[in-house]
Amino acid sequence: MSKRRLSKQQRLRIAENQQNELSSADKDSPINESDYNGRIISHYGQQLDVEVLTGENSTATIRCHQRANLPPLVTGDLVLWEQDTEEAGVIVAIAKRKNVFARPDSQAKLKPLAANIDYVLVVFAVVPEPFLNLIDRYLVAINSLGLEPLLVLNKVDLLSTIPSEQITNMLSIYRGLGYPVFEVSALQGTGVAALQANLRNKIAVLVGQSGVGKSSLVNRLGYDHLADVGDLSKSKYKGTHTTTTSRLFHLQDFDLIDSPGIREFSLGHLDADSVLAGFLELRCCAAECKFRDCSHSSEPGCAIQAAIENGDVTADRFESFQSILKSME
Ligand SMILES: Nc1nc2c(ncn2[C@@H]2O[C@H](COP(=O)(O)OP(=O)(O)O)[C@@H](O)[C@H]2O)c(=O)[nH]1
Ligand SMILES: [Mg+2]
Ligand SMILES: [Zn+2]
Repeated sequence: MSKRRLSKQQRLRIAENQQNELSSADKDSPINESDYNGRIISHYGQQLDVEVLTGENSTATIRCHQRANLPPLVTGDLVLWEQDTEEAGVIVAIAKRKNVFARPDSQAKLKPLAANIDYVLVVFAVVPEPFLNLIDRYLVAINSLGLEPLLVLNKVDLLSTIPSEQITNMLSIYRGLGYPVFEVSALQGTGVAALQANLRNKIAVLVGQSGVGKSSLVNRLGYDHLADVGDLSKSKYKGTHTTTTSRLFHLQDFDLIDSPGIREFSLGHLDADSVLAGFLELRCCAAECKFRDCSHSSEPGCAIQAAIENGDVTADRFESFQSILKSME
């Protein structure tokens, strides 16, 4: 690979960009993608895999480290890098992020998982048993980050082997709320074409519990063995943690970012209003309650209770909402 050095002009522009980033004065100005020559594909501790976006080695991957003044980088970040040693590069700047999917760590601090994405695919499965509340937590987080969700039920080939009433009910709740819902089998390929058609020219991150088949979906959509698949049978239906870091895969005409599974999804970084905002059918109702500080339990004139009674709000979703609020107390 030829030595790559940045011109003085490029350096000045970088410094300026980083300054803007910090002051966030030009928040709405678009990212000029051509100012950047790499995209983060994955990371391993201090090392990052960067896809080369320009020049004769375009599409190759180069192992890089990053300058200490940069924030932690994530998969999907656009960066400016230069050759450091024969084998490795150094990242000297990061583009302003269009958006980021993040989850709170144990200290309720947001930890970014992927940047610059179009969709979050919330993957759940027939097995392990899906829970409305976990999906709702994802939906609240996705809403608070200004991102768009697609719901994907995987392993529909197993539907005939279990009582599926609860799953059918869940799907109809989310469809009723207007969320796009896909029913697929990564194993057999059922329903995969419809999902694929919706992903054309997009970058999507897959999230969801370990063992639901995120990595299997990447492989199915990529017609190849790309991502590591865990052996569910060895871990009593809990799934194994074979995917340990987010990784971006280029598929036919879209990109997928596979992410490690997480068992719980805390919303400790949000306040009650942000949780409410993530429940589409509750947030409009709540404004109509007679009392502004209505707890929506037994007060007179509660619009949410009225909506549950007339069937506009399902009891399942309301319970889920309350359980999230309770977990945040
Ligand atoms: N029956 C069935 N099993 C699947 C399907 N998709 C994935 N699996 C299995 O579920 C297990 C977990 O899959 P994996 O892709 O590693 O899940 P991840 O942890 O979400 O990435 C593996 O044993 C897969 O073979 C499916 O559509 N049907
Ligand atoms: Mg995986
Ligand atoms: Zn109320």
